[in-house]
Amino acid sequence: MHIHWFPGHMAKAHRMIREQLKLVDVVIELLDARIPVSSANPVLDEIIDRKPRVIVLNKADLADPVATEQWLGIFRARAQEAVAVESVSGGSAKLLIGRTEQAAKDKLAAWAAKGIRARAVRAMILGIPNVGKSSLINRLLGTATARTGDKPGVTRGQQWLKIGKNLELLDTPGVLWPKFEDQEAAFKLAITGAISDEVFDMEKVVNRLTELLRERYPERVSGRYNLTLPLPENPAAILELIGSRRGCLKSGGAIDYEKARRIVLNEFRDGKLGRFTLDEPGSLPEEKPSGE
Ligand SMILES: Nc1nc2c(ncn2[C@@H]2O[C@H](COP(=O)(O)OP(=O)(O)OP(=O)(O)O)[C@@H](O)[C@H]2O)c(=O)[nH]1
Ligand SMILES: [Mg+2]
Repeated sequence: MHIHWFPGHMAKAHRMIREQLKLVDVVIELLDARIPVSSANPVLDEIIDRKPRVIVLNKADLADPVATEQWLGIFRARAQEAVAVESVSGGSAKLLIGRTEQAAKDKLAAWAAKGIRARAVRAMILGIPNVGKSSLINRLLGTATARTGDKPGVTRGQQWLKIGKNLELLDTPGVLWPKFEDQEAAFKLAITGAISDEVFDMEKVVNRLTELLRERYPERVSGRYNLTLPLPENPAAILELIGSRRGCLKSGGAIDYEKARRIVLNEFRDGKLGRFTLDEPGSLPEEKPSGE
C-alpha cells in the first residue's frame, strides 16, 4: 500500500522534539493499546535513547483487556515502566503522575544531593498522531485546555502545561516515521486512525480490516451485522452483505461499497464492534544491546 503521508511538519516536529528533549527529565511515550508495536515510532526510539521513559498504552477502553495486561507484562519484563490508560473515560490516567515522578527519581535525588531546591519534574508527551496525547493532558488537568479531535494532526505547536505543583507536561504534535518497513503496520495505523483518511486507499485498508476481523473475530461481525457463519472468504463479499443489511444502496439498487466500508471502519474505531488488540502480545521488536 502506497501512502503519501510524511508531510513537512512532521520532519519539523522531529527536529523540535530533539531540541526540547534536552529540557525534559522524563518522556511519556503514548502507544495505542490496540497496536502497541505498530504504533511505536522507531525514529522516536532513537531520539529518546536513554532518557527515562514511561510507556502509556492509551485507548485501553478500545483494546482487548486480556491482551493489554499481557502487553504490560511484556514491557515490565524488560524493566520498562508501562501503564494502561483510558484518557477519555477512565480514572487510570492519574496513576501516571506518580509513575512519571518515580521515573525522575534519580534526577530528584541528584538535585537533593547538590542542595538544589527541586523544581517540578518536566515530562514530554510523545506519540503518533491521534493516539490521545492532548486528551491525556486534559484528563490530568481536569479541563479541556489542550485541543483534541478525532483526526490526526490536531496539535501543531508545542505547549507546556502544569499538572499540580510537581509536574510540567509538554504536549507535542503527533509524529510518524518516513518509511514503513512493515506494510502490515501501515494498515494497522490507517485502521486505528493515525493516518489521515484522505491519504490512504480506503478500499485496501477496510478490506484488510475485514480480513482481520473474519480471521480472528468472525462472531463479532456476524453478531453486529446479523450475518450467518461462516463468513465468505472474500472481504468484498462480506462488505457486500454488510452493505445490504445496512441499506447501503446506490440509485438503481447496486451496493454502495464506499458507504459499507465507512460503516465498518467507523464502528471499529468507535468500539461498537467490540474491543480489539490487533498486535498480538509477544511480538516486541528486538531490544537494542545496551551500551550502543
Ligand atoms: N476511546 C478513547 N478515545 C480516546 C482516548 N484518548 C483519546 N481519544 C480520542 O482520540 C482522538 C484523538 O485524541 P487527541 O488527544 O486529539 O490525540 P493527539 O494524540 O493529541 O493527536 P494529534 O494532536 O493530532 O497528534 C479524540 O477523538 C479523542 O477523543 C481513549 O483513551 N479512549
Ligand atoms: Mg494533540
